[in-house]
Amino acid sequence: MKIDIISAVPELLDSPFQHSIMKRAAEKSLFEVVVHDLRKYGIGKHNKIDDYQYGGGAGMVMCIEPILKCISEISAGQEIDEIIYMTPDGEEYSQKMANHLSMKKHMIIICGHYKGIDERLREHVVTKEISIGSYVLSGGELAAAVVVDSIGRLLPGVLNDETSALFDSYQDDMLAPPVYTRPADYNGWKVPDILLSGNDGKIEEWREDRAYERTKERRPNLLKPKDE
Ligand code: 6GU
Repeated sequence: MKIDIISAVPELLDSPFQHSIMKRAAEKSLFEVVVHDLRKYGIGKHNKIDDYQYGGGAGMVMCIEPILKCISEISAGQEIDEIIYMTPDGEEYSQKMANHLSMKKHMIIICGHYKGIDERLREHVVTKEISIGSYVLSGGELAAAVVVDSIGRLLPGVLNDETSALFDSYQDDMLAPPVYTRPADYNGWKVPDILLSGNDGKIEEWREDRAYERTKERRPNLLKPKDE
């Protein structure tokens, strides 16, 4: 999979994909993330990428032309599956969307800044709009990093048995159960006996019960029947 990210502040994305699981994915050539500096596609000698909004009002709007120039350079001779715009008013991101996007081959992500991008890009160019939650970030970069990370770890071959995504929180609309490691007794803080019992059936049952309990308490909406 390849993901091209278009950003006015590319420095914000310098390192998130160069460590741990994302680093391994890149080394195995399963995943390529390229960040493009929008400023390089700016208009005129000042490389302008934004302008005042029509109708007046505070805040700049990102111009059509630099973004289109960058997109056409990226997509020259290539098939693009999705052009995603990161914006607080997009569709709320979920594990389900991550699963869906992890099946694509080549995506472009546009990071919004200031008042966002010219509406005509959203109308004619963007194919999907994503928000990572109901709060406002100063730009789409950190949100894009969240999306890219959550997709990258789902690609076949990226995770091993130990880090398997199958048992993630949310993967079955269920949070993950609590986990423990050595020592079994830390100054009186004890690991539940059942986990030391060696009884795999009982342990599995215990984990399912704790996962259900935790989900009911913390994310009851995940347990509600879905109308789709
Ligand atoms: Cl995608 N962008 C910005 N700027 N803020 C956000 C967001 C995105 N998702 C939640 N808040």
